[in-house]
Amino acid sequence: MNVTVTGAGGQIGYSLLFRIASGDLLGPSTPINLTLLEIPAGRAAAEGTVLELQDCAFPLLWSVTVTEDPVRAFDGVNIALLVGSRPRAVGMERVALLESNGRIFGPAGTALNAGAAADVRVLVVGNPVNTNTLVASAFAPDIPADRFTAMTRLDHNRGIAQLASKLDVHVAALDGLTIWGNHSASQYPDAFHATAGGRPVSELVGQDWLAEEFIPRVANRGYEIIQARGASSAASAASAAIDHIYDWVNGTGERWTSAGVSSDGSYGVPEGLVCSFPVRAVDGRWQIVPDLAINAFSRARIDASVAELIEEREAVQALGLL
Ligand code: NAX
Repeated sequence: MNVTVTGAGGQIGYSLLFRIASGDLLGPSTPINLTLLEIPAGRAAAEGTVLELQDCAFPLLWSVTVTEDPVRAFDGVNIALLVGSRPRAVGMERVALLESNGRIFGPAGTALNAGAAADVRVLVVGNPVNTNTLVASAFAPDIPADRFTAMTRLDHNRGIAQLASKLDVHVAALDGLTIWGNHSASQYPDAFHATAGGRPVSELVGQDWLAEEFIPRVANRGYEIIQARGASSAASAASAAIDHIYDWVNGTGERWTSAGVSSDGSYGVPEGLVCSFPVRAVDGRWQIVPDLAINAFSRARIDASVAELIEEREAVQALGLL
């Protein structure tokens, strides 16, 4: 399988590449050709990481290539992990951030359209992740929109960990959590359908704890990590990317997870918006979990996050990126 990682010289890349090469992404019997796309500023770091990848002597790693050319990077790619993006500088307007990332994710979409394998799966990690995904997909008209996904699995995993800790249960006992909306502070971690060992979480923890502690804790966890570590989440983000692709390829069974996917209009989310939903992976495709009852508390929070996604879409439309 041909796996391409953009922003490979960055801190998420440094955690991600070794997990991919060791077989965590595609299983222990799938050999991998790895291609690392960087810009000149990140190239040396990526090349240094290649030396370490060689020193691991991973049996599954057949080749590693570093390039600054998106067309070369995405030629024949089966799995594309779009991590590299322009970070938000202090005082930078949101529209400026969307514009500079449009200049990255537009050309990435064009290059994917030109050369990706027919079965390509794209996971966007670089922020603002939902709208970057929308832009990349718009520049790749020959690739079905359902092949472009945005990572909200880290938020999902954070939510599972918080519930497991609160209830003193194993993480595997939890199911039915959903991250709705944007991967931003407006996201809505929804535990109203979650169960712990089959018992409804909302009855076990109470709505006050969910509203006052759980939701803000999960939504602001990225900030908490920066405060504690002096740098943004990296290994946990890489781990979530591995989980997302692994589940996409291998299926989730009856359990569900969260991912940013192109809306089909479900739950009142405008069609085509890249929004985080409850999803199952079935036969290699993400399916939005249908027919969940949405209470008034949840409706208001989903609508607020979707409104932010609509604003972002309008901003990139105004910039001529869609
Ligand atoms: P770093 O700044 O450490 O690394 C980014 C790398 O991308 C750099 O090496 C840079 O040279 C490279 N890059 C920039 N423009 C590029 C381009 N056009 N083509 C290829 N490479 C390019 O950031 P890191 O901590 O690794 O985070 C990467 C992205 O993930 C950021 O946008 C970050 O906000 C986002 N995150 C997303 C998360 C999610 O849950 N979706 C969580 C973690 C993280 O915050």
